[in-house]
Amino acid sequence: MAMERSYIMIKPDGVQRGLVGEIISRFEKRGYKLAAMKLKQADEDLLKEHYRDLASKPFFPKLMGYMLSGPVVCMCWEGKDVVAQGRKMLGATNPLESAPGTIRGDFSLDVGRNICHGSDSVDSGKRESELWFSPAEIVDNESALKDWIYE
Ligand code: DAT
Ligand code: MG
Repeated sequence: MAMERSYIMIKPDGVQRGLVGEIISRFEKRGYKLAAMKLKQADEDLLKEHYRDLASKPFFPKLMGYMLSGPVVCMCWEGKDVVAQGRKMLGATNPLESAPGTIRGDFSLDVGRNICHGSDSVDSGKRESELWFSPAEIVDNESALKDWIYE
């Protein structure tokens, strides 16, 4: 199976609100495999690179302030269709448009406090994983549950 990766990040509000376990649990229970994880206080340079496509948006300064306001949990999840499925699990960018049952739809209300990030394409899953993690931090282990999750 081709290995697909998504960079999933719990934003400062998700960490402060005690939602780290809940969010990890949803990805674990779905069957995805954790390949990397750390708690990190991001800096401006890293966030500017991460959100480089949004630099000209009017909300960019507020987004930077939000993302710098506390530590984030950085994760790399692997598995079948994880990028698209991860986006569905997160819900819409604006929590008011997120379906109940999604992470944003269950736990948030404002777009500027939407709890979590998920890569929006397979290319950005790779780019963001490599931006936030060094090669040594991404662990290549085979899950013992593999044959119970994939046919
Ligand atoms: P997503 O995080 O769903 O991929 P995005 O990449 O377009 O959405 O934007 C990144 C973050 O920027 C988003 O999670 C919250 C913030 N943001 C996006 N659109 C916004 C808006 N119209 N007003 C305020 N913040 C916004
Ligand atoms: Mg995005």
